[in-house]
Parts: sequence; C-alpha cells; structure tokens
Amino acid sequence: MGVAGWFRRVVEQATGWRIRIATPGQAEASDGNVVRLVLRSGSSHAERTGSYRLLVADDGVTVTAADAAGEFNGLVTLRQLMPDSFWRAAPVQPSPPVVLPALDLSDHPAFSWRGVHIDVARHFMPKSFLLKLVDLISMHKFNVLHIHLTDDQGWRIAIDGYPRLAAVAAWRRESPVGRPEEGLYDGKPHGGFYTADDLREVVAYAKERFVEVLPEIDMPGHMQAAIAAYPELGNTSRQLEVLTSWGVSSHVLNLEESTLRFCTDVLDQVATIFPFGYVHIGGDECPTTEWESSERALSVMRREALESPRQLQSWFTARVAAHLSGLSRRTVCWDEVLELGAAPDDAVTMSWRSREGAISAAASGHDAVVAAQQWLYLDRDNADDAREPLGFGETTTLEKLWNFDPLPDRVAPSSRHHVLGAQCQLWTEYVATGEHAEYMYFPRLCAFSEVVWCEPSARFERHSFDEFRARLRRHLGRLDAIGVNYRPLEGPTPGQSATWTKV
Ligand code: TNX
Repeated sequence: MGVAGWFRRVVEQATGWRIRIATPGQAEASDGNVVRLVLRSGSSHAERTGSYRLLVADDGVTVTAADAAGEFNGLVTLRQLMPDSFWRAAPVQPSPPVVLPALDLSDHPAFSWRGVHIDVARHFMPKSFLLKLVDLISMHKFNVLHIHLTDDQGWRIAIDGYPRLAAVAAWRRESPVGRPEEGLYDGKPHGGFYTADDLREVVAYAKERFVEVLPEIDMPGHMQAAIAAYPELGNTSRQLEVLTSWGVSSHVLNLEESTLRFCTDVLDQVATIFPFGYVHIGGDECPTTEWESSERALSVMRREALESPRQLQSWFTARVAAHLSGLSRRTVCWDEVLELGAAPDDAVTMSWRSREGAISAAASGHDAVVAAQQWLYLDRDNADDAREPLGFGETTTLEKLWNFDPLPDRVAPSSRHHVLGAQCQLWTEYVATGEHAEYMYFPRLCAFSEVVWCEPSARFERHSFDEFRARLRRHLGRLDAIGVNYRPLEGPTPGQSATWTKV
C-alpha cells in the first residue's frame, strides 16, 4: 500500500478512525475530509529527492511530490499539524477534533545524506529499539540509519559459515563500570546478535519510512571480537577474548589471503541483507604495531612494494573496496582512510575527526559526509552538569548543535556538491540501554534535523536558537506521545538517571 497505507495505519492506530484508501477516479469525500497524494513524476525540475508541497484548503489536503519519499515527508509534516495524540500508538478517548490551518507550503531538504548512527557493538540494542529509532529518525526527516555492527567489544551480525561469530564474538565476559581507568567491572556477561532475518526486518521497516540502512563492518582494526572467535584472523598465536575494556585494541587483522576471504565472505552476506548502494568498512584507528613485528605482514609489504606498515592498511582497503565495487556497492570509510590515499575514487569519506576531512575530501573530488566529533558525537555530555550520566566528557549542547554549519564558506562552490550531508553518531561505551540512548539522541537530534534539512543561510538568517527552542517545546509533546525518554530542556530529572546507573 506504500505511503498511503503507512499513513492510514498510523492515523488509525492513534485515533481509532477508519480510513478508506481510494484510487484516482474513485469518488472523494465531499466534506473536504480527504488527503490527496499526487505524484508529479516526470516533472522537469531537478528537485532533491524527498521534496514536497503541502496544500491545506477547504476541499482537503493535497501532498504533491516528485517521488514517494517526498509524499512521505509531506505526510510527516501533515501529522505535525495534527494534535500530539496523533503520534500515539493507541487512541485517547474522546479523540480530539482536528482543525488544520490553511496553508501552502513548499519544502525541500538542503542535503541528500541526513544520517543517524548507532553503535550496537559496544552495547547490544534489541531489534525493537532499532525499529523505534527508525520511526524517530524518519519523523525528523532523516534518511540514513548507520548501524555500527562490529567492534573489539562485540560482533552483532550472524554470518553463515562462521558460527563462532554469533556463538563467541557476540559475547563478552564483563563490561567496565564507570571509566576504564577506574578498573571496575560489573562481572556480568553482555552480548547479543541479529540474525539475517532480524536485519532484513529492520531494513524493510526502514524502507517503508524512506530510511536507507548503512551497515558497517569495521576493518582491519576494531576486530578483536572476530579474532577471539577465529584466532587465525589475528597476528598472534595467543588466544584473545572479546575485549572487555573501552579504547582502541592493538589486535588487528592479519593480511593473509584467507583473512581477506573472511572479509569478502562477510561483505557478500552483508550485501544480500542490506540493499543500500553503500557499505561502510570502518578503517578508523588501526594501530600497525602487530604488523611491524609480524614476519608475515612484512612479507606482504615487500611483495606489494609498500613503503611502510601503514601502507598495508591502504593495500588492504583497496582490495576490499574493489570487492565491494564488484557487488555494486560504494565504499564508505572513516577519514583516516582518505589520508592514507587508499580510498577509491567513488568512496565516500565520513569525516569524524574534524570538519576538515570533509572539506579536503570534497576539494580532492571525493564525496564526503560530515560526522565531526566536535559537534556531531552524541556520546558527549549534554551539559557541564554533575547530574548528567557518565559521558565522554566534552560538552555538546543543544545550542552548539543547532548552530552547526556542515558547509562552511571554505568549501569552494565548485566542490560543494561533494558534501553529501552530515550525520550524528552515538557510540555506546557508556550507553547500555535504549532509554539511555534516547536521552542522548533527544532533543539534540531535533536540532540536527534542522541542520541537515534547512539551507544554512535560511536557518541563520530567518531563525535563531531561541526561536528554535520555543518551537522545540511544542515538539516535545509529540515525543511524549511516542514515549521517548528525551532529556528535558531544564536537565535530567532525578528518576530519569536511575534508568542508566549501573549497579
Ligand atoms: C572514536 S569515531 C571511535 C569510536 C569510539 C568513539 C568514542 C571512530 C571512527 N572511532 O570507536 O567509540 O571515538 O567517542
């Protein structure tokens, strides 16, 4: 039923009404109680995907768009014009009357990549949370969900032919309590993984809401969990365990052909689950210490005429990226890879260390997504306030995020199109539950949705943070109706922090 079916479902759920879907030519309600979806396919203008026009008039509501994503976004806006109870999963009695303001609104996104990332490797998050996250991000008109599926502390995707990934790599013995330097551990096993069917369900749910799912398999570093399951992937003969502390592991993949085969086998299966045209292969924080003292790694270096162990990562990445090209997927990688000069021409750089990575990627003709930690890492504290849950320490306030400009003037007009958009990251070393994740995401993602949807010039000229904050107060009613554990604008309430305190 597509977009109309989705809208009927959410409205029926929230109101208990019965809604009829009519096809063109069938009689319309004569009282104006009608929502028309008009696809203007083949229109000549080059509007960005997801653009729409919303017209509310006496004879009903009309959403006009050039694609289904635009129809969906128009209906999301329409739902915002309804009472907050329209965001509930069950009706309130009696259902409030709906009176819409007359309006004619044309709306389009500033950026085509409007991303939200979740790290399910450091803490496993149940599938139900991923589905809720899809709902929340689509409601804010984001269109990419990046799932960080593997890391030193856990591997979260079952892979046929490698049963020990689910049986061993998905579980760790215990987790740190507080900061790792405190040396305290909870003594409780932690883990979990998704089957291919679980992930297909997430992908299908996301597709219905016009969200693409970007899978990440981080390599050749951040691989200790896989090496614990299959020691032959590593550089030492020592049996490792799935890492129980936070930080960067020095245990990385070796560079044997059999290890490359493991990587490509995994990516082959990833490509069958995730239809998105992009696959993320990480590439961040890969120490070369083990390669420097590995005769096998050094012999690959000599064989391939590489100048330094660092270049081994470039060689490895180029091999994996070529495999992805064969699967018709573009490679996405963290910005270290661009610096190594290893990224293929069509790779997308995610610049996490600073905004500069995206600026230089764009200048050198590469597509880039801005993920700069200084603004877009939501594992950072919301405020410099002792009541905040344990975070990464630095502070990213709502105001700082709202004021972020993904495309500063330093990006030359001729290369601006290479900056596809921006993305917020939630790393979950300190975030063990969905409730805590919601607290870190919201309402900061509300501010970020304006960063990627609105043209920066319009946002700064016509709006201000104070005015945004006033609109946000209204918007929080919708998050209440959905049941989101957002951070109140005044700061955490005492009961709230109990949900993430580890004992
Ligand atoms: C850096 S961002 C990392 C993550 C950590 C994060 C903590 C990136 C590509 N690597 O592994 O979780 O910092 O903020």
